[in-house]
Amino acid sequence: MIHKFGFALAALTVGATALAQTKWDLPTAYPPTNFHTENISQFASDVDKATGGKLKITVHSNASLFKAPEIKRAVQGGQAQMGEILLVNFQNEWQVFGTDGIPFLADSYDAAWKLYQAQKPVLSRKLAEQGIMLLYTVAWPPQGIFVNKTISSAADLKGIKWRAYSPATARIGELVGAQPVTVQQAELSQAMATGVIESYMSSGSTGYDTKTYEYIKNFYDTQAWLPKNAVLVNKKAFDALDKPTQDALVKAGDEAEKRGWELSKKKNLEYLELLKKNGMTIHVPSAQLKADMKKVGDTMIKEWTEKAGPDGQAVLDAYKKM
Ligand code: PCA
Repeated sequence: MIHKFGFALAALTVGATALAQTKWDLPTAYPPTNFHTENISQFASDVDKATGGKLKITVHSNASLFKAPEIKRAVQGGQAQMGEILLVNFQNEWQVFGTDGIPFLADSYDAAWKLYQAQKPVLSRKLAEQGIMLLYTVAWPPQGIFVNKTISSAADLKGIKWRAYSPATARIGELVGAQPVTVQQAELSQAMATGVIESYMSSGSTGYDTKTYEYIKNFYDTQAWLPKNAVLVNKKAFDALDKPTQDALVKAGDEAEKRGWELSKKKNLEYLELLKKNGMTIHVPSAQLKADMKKVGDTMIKEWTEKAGPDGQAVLDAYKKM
């Protein structure tokens, strides 16, 4: 008798908890100590607190649940309720995703923020058509050149094994006459260790996360562009939440965006210091290298504008007015 009662009570408790709690997965492609990931973890814990534990978001870092290029489709198909993507990775699908990967179009935090404001309406509309809600974005620190020798012009990059993380970084490699190979950050350390990669463009953040200083000793601080990570939500999963939970999610997302951009700016300088401390030389690019990279940027904006059509033009026009 007592036994039976105890069982019924336990079943009832489990049932009530299951009803009250929603569990979501949030795959990301970067390590747990990366500032984007730390920011997302803070976001997940903010949502947990604000909803009294009703919405539990598990962050799966380091491409452990889905590889970087698969995360967007996972969110679209609902295999993951949320996910973090690098927008420029999806430029071949739609050129506007790659707006923030064009060298020297927006090469400071202020300019990158403005470009984001210009991009946001079209970006949100496109993602909404795919059943995805854009929750927030955060910029990576400015992109420079990591290379295993000293260089004074782009010609010095000829023939070098060049790691790309996006269509645009592969195109840069081609334009400087290097040999591009696409490697996502989760596999970058290994690619350097095995000599598959001698050079790449990215941020001090990625240089530090991947221990690039163990393989490559030079960083040229070209500050060429600031690509953004975007945190996405499956719209159906969002619609299934009650209104207070939806509001808590959006509010925590707004706060994460603000916190993330500030963190990126602050940590950029820290990362460059850490690279130096670990034996890397941070170079100011020569006038020739700057001019060469600027020329690459000019070619790429031209190519992009031709492919991006009216959506792209709308973003550029809005950006120029800001
Ligand atoms: N780090 C990422 C993308 C941009 C960045 O700074 C990477 O190198 O994969």
